[in-house]
Amino acid sequence: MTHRLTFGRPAPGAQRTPRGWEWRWTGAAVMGILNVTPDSFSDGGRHAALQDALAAAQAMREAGVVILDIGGESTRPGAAPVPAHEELDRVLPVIRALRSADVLLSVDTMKPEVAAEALRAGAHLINDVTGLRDPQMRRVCAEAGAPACVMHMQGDPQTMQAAPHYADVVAEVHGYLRAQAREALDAGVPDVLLDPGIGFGKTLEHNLSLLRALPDLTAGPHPVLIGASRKRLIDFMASVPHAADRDPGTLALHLHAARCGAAVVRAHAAAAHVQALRVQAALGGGDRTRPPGPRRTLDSGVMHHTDTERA
Ligand code: 9MG
Repeated sequence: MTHRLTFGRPAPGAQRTPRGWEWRWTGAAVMGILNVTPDSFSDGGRHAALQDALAAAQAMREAGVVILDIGGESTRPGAAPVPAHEELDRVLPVIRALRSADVLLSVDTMKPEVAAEALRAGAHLINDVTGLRDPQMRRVCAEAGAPACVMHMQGDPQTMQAAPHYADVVAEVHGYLRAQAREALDAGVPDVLLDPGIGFGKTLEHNLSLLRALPDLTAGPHPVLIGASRKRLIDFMASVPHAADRDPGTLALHLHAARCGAAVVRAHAAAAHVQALRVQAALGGGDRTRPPGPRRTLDSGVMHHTDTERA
């Protein structure tokens, strides 16, 4: 399956079209998680943390990751909010250091003021787990010509896992995503990715219902992002209490999502994802609508657009 994401200004790998700059890819692209929160990297101070983050980014780039998602505030259940200036102090040095790297820079933030500064510093898209509910966030993305990932979350990160409740989780989440996409596009945001928000105000049953209904969401007009990396549902399904041990389960879930048409998978173990998705694509399993073809069909988001070695 081929996907498209339109930018209002130039972005790495995007081609100029009458509608803007279009980034096209086949199969699922990997969005590598680059958290720059104090618990993510070395405790040797800001400089050491920046060097660690850049080394991690470089390793992901070399592995073929095409999008990096830079986050300066944790969205884990119960995580404490971080002031905007602190979040900016964490993400801006990373964006500035990577802006001329040939990779799409996404910024994971809920704050319009952080998004605005990040986009000015060279980021290309915004990953907003609050689904662009804030009209100011829509304005910021529209003015910067930046597409956004619109995610569904019931409640907020502090309370979302207390007692998630839906009458019909699939209808409510898909309806919400369609409505938020319309609001964003009407406000001038050039394009959106949609994300059902696995683990954000959902029980295991809610998550499973959404994952089973993924083909319905991916049949729609917008590319779909799935992020299940190291989340609790992997523990519920496979008894893996420690988050750091959940990469194999994550990978299985994300390969399933890719087969169901997901355009992007967001992962910690990004290099392993690139490798596994390439194998899946080579076997013809990344796209059920097309039989296994010659190797040139592998020029997907899974591998970088300039990677001609396997063409
Ligand atoms: C920041 N973040 C954590 N989990 C996520 C998910 O599932 N999707 C998106 N878009 N962002 C996430």
